[in-house]
Amino acid sequence: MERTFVSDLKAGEEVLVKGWIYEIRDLAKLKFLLIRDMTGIVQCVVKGDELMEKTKDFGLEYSVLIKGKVKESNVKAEFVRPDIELVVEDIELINKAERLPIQINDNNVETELSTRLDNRFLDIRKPKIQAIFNIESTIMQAFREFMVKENRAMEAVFPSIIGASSEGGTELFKAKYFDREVFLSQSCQLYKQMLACSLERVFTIFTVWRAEKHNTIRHLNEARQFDYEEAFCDEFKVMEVLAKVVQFMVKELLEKNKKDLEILNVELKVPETKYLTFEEVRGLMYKEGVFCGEHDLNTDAEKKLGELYPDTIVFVHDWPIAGKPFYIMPKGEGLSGGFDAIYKGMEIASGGQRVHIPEILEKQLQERDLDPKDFKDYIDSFRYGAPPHAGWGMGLERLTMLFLGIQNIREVVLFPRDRTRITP
Ligand code: AMO
Repeated sequence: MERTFVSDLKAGEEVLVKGWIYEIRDLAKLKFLLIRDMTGIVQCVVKGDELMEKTKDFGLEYSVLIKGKVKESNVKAEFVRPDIELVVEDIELINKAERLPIQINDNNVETELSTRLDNRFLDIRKPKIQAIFNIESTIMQAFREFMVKENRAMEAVFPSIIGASSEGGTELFKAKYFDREVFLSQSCQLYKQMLACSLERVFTIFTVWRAEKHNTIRHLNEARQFDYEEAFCDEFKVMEVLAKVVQFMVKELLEKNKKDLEILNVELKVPETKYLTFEEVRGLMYKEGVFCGEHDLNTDAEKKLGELYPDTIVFVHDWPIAGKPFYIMPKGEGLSGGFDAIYKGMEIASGGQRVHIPEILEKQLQERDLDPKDFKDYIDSFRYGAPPHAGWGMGLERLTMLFLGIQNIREVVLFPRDRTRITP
């Protein structure tokens, strides 16, 4: 007999179900087992001396196999299928569980985050936590689907070991590579640009490492970025692509993750867009009495933008060149083709028009005390008909936490890496 998932169970069917024991309700002559698989939880009714005897030592999170008949019902328990139950005809133990270090079946018990993360492999069995990662999975799929089907882009993969910094020298993790010193990648910036100058539209989901010392609720030392790069265009074209991809993600979530959004009590709206120059934002912040930052937006300014423009992706463009990396195109008058995207009060992405002219690149590297020799291959790649190009990087975890209104970024990472945590 083939296995049926909980979400597919229909009244009247004889089925085989596999899963974990989420909860046991023992009523002496009768027992209810709530069985959880990856699609949901079903109430199973155990009756009769033989089955009662067989299950008498079963504990929470044991994995089991159940044969039985589905019948209509009216079950009232959080996260459990309300419309049916499974009358057990036979049950087999697959594997036992040891005493649980965290409680899985009561979502109202507040276990400290660090304890939960120490036991993340169990923590993810909670319906509320599983919902977060179901949603993150859809976000990643939606990114790929949009890029391939709606935007004619190709997916690429890039090296994680690099020889020189792409995002500023202070945030690098050093590693030993035979007898050389190398770094873990801070971004795939240089590679995606080289690719776009030959293959036009490229995207990836890339892991980045940032040796930032501050332990905040919005920074990780290992994070994932959605990266996009397009040739023959400027920053405004790729801002439009970013807006469309985020809007597509939200539409997909509303369609595919209804149950997960309900479990998390999240109401999500397809975001609108707003375009402001950096100077306009400075003016706005002055009026609001918020200190903004001269070359960069500080967190207060980002928060204020979130308040002023709720459910909106605010593109702040014409950014001062002094606040952008060497690969961003200067525009004159101290401005650049760089931008940040702010959503729900936080930076979700930054990007811009790139420098595709070797002489300007060399100058900008020198101005930032970087040695053009360390970037020779990258600079040389623009000597063969490199077109104007632009792109962006958007944080997967930032986006997920903001979609879901989650405060601490660690909640949306399966196995977070921060300053103190490298296990599990
Ligand atoms: P940037 O460094 O701004 O730009 O990163 C882009 C986006 O990635 C996310 N992000 C992070 N999320 C959590 N923890 C971190 N430590 C972290 N660092 C970055 C943020 C951020 O907006 N190469 C450029 C992008 C480009 O121009 O294409 C870059 O990496 O959401």
